[in-house]
Amino acid sequence: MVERTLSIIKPDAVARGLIGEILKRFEAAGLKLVAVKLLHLSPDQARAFYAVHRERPFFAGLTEYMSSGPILVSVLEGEGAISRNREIMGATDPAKAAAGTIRREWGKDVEKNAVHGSDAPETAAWEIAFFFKPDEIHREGGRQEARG
Ligand code: DAT
Ligand code: MG
Repeated sequence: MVERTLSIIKPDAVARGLIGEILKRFEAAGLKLVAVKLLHLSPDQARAFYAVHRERPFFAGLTEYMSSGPILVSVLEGEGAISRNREIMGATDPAKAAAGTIRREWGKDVEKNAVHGSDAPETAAWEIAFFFKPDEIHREGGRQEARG
């Protein structure tokens, strides 16, 4: 099934100049970029995005880190995009991630693990809507008419 998933290239990976390398992995895996934004989240926005983890001991550190610098947020589309993206990202802890995965290659530790990816259809829909309006996402055959 063709799916959409939300991807984030996290602050440390953006700061280290890895946007191009990581986007290349998505495209090589057959995932198409259908929306992209470079953003610097406020601490409140980071807390809202990660609200599902608010009771976890790492919540404060995670949201501080995620608001520490620019991130690249994108919507990836493709066959089984949610699990395909999780596969090429690798396990949450880069030390446990399989060889050749993005986190194994570029993650620093379990917090600064280079990328985020949605984990299920419901979370993907919620996370995509958190960052993008429907008309900011490319649709096959859809073209923005000139305005004004
Ligand atoms: P994932 O990002 O693989 O979906 P998750 O949803 O369990 O993992 O956690 C979200 C993020 O929170 C994760 O990318 C990094 C951070 N995190 C998770 N476990 C952590 C821990 N034990 N210590 C510090 N940060 C952690
Ligand atoms: Mg998660």
